[in-house]
Amino acid sequence: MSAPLRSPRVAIIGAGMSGLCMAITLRRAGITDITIYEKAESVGGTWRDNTYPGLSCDVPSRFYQFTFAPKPDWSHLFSPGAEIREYFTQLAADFGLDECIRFGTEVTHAEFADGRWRLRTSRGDTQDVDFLISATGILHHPRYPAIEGLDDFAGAVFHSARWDHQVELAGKRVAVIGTGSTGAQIVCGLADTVGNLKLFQRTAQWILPLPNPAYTRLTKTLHRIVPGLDQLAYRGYRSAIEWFAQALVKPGRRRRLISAICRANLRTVRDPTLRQALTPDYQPMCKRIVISSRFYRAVQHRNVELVTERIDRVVPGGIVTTDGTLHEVDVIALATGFDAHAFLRPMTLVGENGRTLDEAWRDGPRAHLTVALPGFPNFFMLMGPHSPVGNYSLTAISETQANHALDWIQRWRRAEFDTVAPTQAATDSFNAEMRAAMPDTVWTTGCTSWYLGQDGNPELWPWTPDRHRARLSRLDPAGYDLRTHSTTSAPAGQSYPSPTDSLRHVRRQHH
Ligand code: NA7
Repeated sequence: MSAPLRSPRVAIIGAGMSGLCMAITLRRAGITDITIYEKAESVGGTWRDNTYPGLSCDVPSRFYQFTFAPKPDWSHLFSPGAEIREYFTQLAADFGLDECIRFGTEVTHAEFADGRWRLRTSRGDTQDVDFLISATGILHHPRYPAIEGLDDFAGAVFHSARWDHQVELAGKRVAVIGTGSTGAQIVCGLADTVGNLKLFQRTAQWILPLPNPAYTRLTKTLHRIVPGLDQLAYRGYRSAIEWFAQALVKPGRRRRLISAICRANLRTVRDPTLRQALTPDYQPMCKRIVISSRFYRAVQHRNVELVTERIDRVVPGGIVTTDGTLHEVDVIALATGFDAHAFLRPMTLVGENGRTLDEAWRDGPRAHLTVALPGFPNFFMLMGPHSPVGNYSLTAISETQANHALDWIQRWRRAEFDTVAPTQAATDSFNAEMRAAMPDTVWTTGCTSWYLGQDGNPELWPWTPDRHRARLSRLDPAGYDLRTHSTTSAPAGQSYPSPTDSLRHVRRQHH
């Protein structure tokens, strides 16, 4: 008779899209001792924080859903933010996760000692767990621009991820700073309602004009009643986006085709001066491409003015540009993006031998296969450094990473090891392999973006997302340090990479 499975205690940090994905993946595998720590009062992460007008996802809804939770009645090809938030809220309820989420509780410190993680929270309590999973998101910390006088502005000013719905915008003079996906969506969302809108553009963006049709009632019914249709649609969108992803990571025909579509789209702007002002000086896709069939129309709306002169300062009455013009406005919306490199911050994470995450990442965030860190055993990250987040579905990536973490946890349940962490050598070699592949990617062709780390190199997966899926779907114990506290021998059929390390570690533990 086989031995009963061990029951791990697992902590997940964050109840956003990826934290929910991890919890459900564990639950579906029969693991129930789960605590999700969430510093806010509700689930949804970025979809909870972002509520600005015009918000929608730039990935098709049928591919921005979990494979284990299809939603037949998505309203649009690219559904609005509120609907996506509702999807995640409903998911948490359907899988009974509310009972294991500790809302209003931030993990402030996590330390690995004696084979377990000890967490400390903002409420002052502690918990010991066998596995720690971070699901803290990437686009989480709003980036506020360092513009002189911003605090002295007499009207309302807020970041796009902290939209102040108390502020009435109808008929008002509104400034939007920033022309990424967010700025473009806000312009489309507000052009018809505000008195006038000035869009402050520092860098022009390439726009891919994909339409966003609403799904008909018939389509929704078919998705509900025809078995397999949803899966078919999911796979279809996945293939299409992976086709697109090839253009991101390899020069060639596909990249030229997408560039040609973007350039043709730009030619739809009638006024040559405006067209010139909207023309980027870098290759399409170098920055995350903005997907919108409405942006150029919105920017040509009679209420909308594009300002390309640099911002000099903000004064109580408005924004002064470097040519000395005062642009009088009532409201300033900062669509200035996020600090995408503040993984896990501000909590402190302490791995083996008292080594902190700050020390481990002195030269920038580096992980093994996007999910694990040497010296931080039984710790997995979702959306960690170099995840394939460039114009791809983050729900799909989460599922891949959550399944990978589950695979390790299942081995732990079968008592194949007590702790697992990648070796430094494997992590270094993976990072070197990534660096070598980076020059082929479009992100290195000469632009700045949130994809680039402190050293100017992209912090993205430099291959296609299907390679990420393939690589994470098989566990390769070579490159991992698997240790056991009670015995140094691997179960039959299992060849562990460094039994001597294991032995040494066990000895160290016993003295
Ligand atoms: P992004 O894509 O990082 O865009 C931020 C925008 O804000 C971009 O146009 C920046 O110009 C602009 N920006 C930032 N600071 C300033 C200052 N100081 N002055 C003027 N303009 C500034 O963020 P988003 O929120 O639009 O999108 C983030 C992701 O969310 C998106 O990729 C999707 O995945 C969803 P820059 O280009 O740096 O010159």
